[in-house]
Amino acid sequence: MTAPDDLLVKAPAAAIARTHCTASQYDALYQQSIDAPDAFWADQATRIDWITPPTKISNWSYDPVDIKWYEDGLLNICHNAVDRHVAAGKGESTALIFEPDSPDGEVRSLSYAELLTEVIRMAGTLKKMGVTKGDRVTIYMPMIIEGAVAMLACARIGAIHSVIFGGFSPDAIAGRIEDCSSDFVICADGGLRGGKHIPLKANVDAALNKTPVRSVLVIRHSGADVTMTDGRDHWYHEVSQDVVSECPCEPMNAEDPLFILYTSGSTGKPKGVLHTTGGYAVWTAATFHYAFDYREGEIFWCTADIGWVTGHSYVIYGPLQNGASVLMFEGVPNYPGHDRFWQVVDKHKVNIFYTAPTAIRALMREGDDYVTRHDLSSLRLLGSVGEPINPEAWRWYHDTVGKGALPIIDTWWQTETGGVMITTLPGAHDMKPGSAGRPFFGIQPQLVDNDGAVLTGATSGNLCITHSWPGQARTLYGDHDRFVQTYFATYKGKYFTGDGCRRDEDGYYWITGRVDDVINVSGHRMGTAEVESALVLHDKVAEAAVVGFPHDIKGQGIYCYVTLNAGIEPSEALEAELRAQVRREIGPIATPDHIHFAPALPKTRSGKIMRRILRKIAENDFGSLGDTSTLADPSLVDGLIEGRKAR
Ligand code: 6R9
Repeated sequence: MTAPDDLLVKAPAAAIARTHCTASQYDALYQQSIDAPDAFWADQATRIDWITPPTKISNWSYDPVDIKWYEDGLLNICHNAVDRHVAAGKGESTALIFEPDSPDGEVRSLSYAELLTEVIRMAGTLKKMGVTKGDRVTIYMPMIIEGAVAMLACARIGAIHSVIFGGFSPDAIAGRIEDCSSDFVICADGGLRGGKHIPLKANVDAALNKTPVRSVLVIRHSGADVTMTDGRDHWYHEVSQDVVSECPCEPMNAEDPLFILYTSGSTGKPKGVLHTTGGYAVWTAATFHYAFDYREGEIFWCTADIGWVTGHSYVIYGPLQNGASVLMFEGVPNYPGHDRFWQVVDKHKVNIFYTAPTAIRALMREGDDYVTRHDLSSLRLLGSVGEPINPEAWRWYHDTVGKGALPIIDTWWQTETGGVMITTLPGAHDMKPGSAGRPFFGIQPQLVDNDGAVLTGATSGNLCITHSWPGQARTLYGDHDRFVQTYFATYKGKYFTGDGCRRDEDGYYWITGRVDDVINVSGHRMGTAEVESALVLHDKVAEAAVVGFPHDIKGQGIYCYVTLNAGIEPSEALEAELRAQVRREIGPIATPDHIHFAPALPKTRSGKIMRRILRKIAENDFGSLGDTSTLADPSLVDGLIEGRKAR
């Protein structure tokens, strides 16, 4: 077999010629960041404005777990993302460009000065509603400018935002509002995705039937009819009328919370990952600068929704702190046609394009013509994030979209890491299709075996990080124990990512996917336990086991084994009910691909479900089931295999 490492793609000459960071500069800076991390991160902290510059740089421990960066510094990230560019005379340059769902819809564009006015208006409105520093504000918005404004307005007044992806269901919203006892919600009347209306306000209403809040601020966007509850719900365009035109940035300690973002774990309910202000600000500013090699005036487009961490760090905080011009797109890649992305690139002359492998695969399937009919000559850098990109999709992205001339950065990172951790830097590094590449400054990856023994050289193992970095999550909101248990208990003294990984001879990292019970569906993390809990809520279901299986477009699909209560027969109607149940509990992104009714699930004699076997069967890999003799009833397996083959 040819080692994939042999397929080296040289950094393009144009990227080398303009880069902020050459190969030798990377080597030197990386070494400094490891040898003298505090000096390195003190220097990086000067990328942003501080009200009081920090004198203490890092103060952290992974056992016990207590992480602080820049702890005596005072700053405001909204000032860094907006005000300071206006103060520096860049008020006229473009901050945000909004491209709507429909190509016929109205494009909106805001300069930094206009963005400042909007943020002040929203911040003032929030204050008027009674929001104060430290309050949790839930944001449930489409990809519109007001989504960005809402996040920045919270940051401005020191409120902690908790953005919930617009595809989540009322039950999921209620759970997240409850978990952080949030009293305020900002939402739009509705959103548009691929011509379909998303009833955002109606979803919020349904959630609030379970979990009341004090106030809801509603932004008019889709024009949908909505119900307004007296005393609780306020139209933004009405209540913002008479707010004062000044609203200074709240001085925040570097370790004051900035946001909570819920993400799926391998067990139980979603985790409220908490990021604080100073470290996250420096980390997103620095990673954006280096990884995207951003230059003033360039148009940057990250297709991620603000409901995910990629949207937080690389639609909002990273690019805006760098004074970039950011495109926000409300729509989807394939509406009204499979060339929508490329049409938008051409229309807005996008220079840097950052998307997910699932979108690349879906568009690749439709053929090259959709790409080649558009002028993509404005592009100079392509990025990928969210899951491993298979070399075939990488090649297509490189050859067809990038015409073989553009660097691709495959950025590995997580909600918990705040920003990019492993990537090649454009112009500094050659690329290997399918490999994320090299650690970012300050990142010390380590591979360990299942017993925690450190593996050196070219090898495969569980990916840990040994030294803290500024953008690291500090805790899970309200549950520090779970934070410790989830990330620092498996391998004591190290941060465990939950990912498997290979390191090659050149020190390039190849992420192989999750090693825990988390699956990655279209770049979205999903805990199999969450889907299982949604299924067993149905009164006809006795037990459920959910596993991932390879899916051509989505990366992984959701395969559910379900056993029914005594006397209940499987039926198509029940299958449809269960699908609807999961959509209702979690949201459409969790819709099962397969529901496999089984008389029983394979268990060990001690009663543990043998997921390894269920995974293999779902993967159609019947030859390597391994030892089934420890099963309480080994004969079950044949029936499950027959059931799989019948699909
Ligand atoms: C940013 C983001 C994190 C998980 C992570 C890993 C997978 C993300 C990847 C990648 C391979 C990449 N992942 N980027 N795997 N190559 N370039 O996606 O955060 O939603 O928290 O997901 O996604 O498995 O552990 P998040």
